Amino acid sequence: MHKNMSDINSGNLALDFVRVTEAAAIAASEWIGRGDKIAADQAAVNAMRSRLNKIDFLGKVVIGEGEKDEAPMLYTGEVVGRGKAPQMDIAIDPLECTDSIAHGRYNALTVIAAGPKDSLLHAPDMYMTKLAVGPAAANLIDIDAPIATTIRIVAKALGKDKREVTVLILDRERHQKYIEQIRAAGARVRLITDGDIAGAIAPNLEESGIDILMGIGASTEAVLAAAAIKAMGGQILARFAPRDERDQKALHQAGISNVKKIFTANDLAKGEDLTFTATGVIDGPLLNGVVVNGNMVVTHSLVVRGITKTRRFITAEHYTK
Ligand code: VTB
Repeated sequence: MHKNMSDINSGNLALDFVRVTEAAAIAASEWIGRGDKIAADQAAVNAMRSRLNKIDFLGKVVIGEGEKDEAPMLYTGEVVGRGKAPQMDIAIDPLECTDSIAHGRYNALTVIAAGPKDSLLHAPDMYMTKLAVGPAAANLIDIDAPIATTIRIVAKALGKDKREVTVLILDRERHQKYIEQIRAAGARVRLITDGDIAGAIAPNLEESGIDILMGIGASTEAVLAAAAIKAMGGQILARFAPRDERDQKALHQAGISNVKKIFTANDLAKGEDLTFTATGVIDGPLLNGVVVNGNMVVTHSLVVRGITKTRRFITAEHYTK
């Protein structure tokens, strides 16, 4: 009975959402390398909003992008869908890595995570300190442990030498001391310009070559990644990293009284009835990007369903004329 209900809910919608992320990816891909991240983001937002509003459900955006970057957005609190039920929480990043699109770099995605009402963390878009690993080390990590300890534990769990452990981290000045500590601990560093959703999920995919994601990234990306990581057996730990009083106030207003709380994947995205849907815009560790061939556009998507832990890699050919 319970499982059947779930089939009616997010199970079916995940496959509707893939049409939304595909449309947003195709729209954003028009802007690859044109130096205009706002236009790219706007194209993705417009495509997502209009497609979401064709789906028979009542979705509330509980965490979306925009506040931090003041980007064109599907704003937190926005209601989408053309139905009254099922009522769902959605977390959304219409275009993850807008800079990558503007500059034609790598690892851009369009992403939606969804679950029943109140399943996804309602939080302001803000920085969080993150530590993410795959299944082997899922229960072994501590966000406050010294970096060398984390690397030793993950190496042991994976049956690897420390020198074979690869840590992905955003290429930011604020991470300089982490990067030095990772190197001193003997592990390898992979720097990315953007994209810690794919980065946090990557340790769950053996072929990604990534064992750990660490560093400070955005909260929306943490919630989105958590929905996929849970179904893949890994773990993400995250703690808000407010920069100033304004951030503190925003957290307080959102009802997050314990600013020091360490959120697990299950706190970020509660329960099993969750879905994660992403389409690649430009190639990255998770998905290949949009390919345009004359009047055919090819998209690559991933749909993960929490209840069954199914991972669907969907390649779609779209005719544009
Ligand atoms: C990361 C990155 C995103 O925001 O979460 C980052 O993965 C964090 O903020 O792609 P800063 O860019 O300020 O470091 C993004 O870049 C998206 O805005």
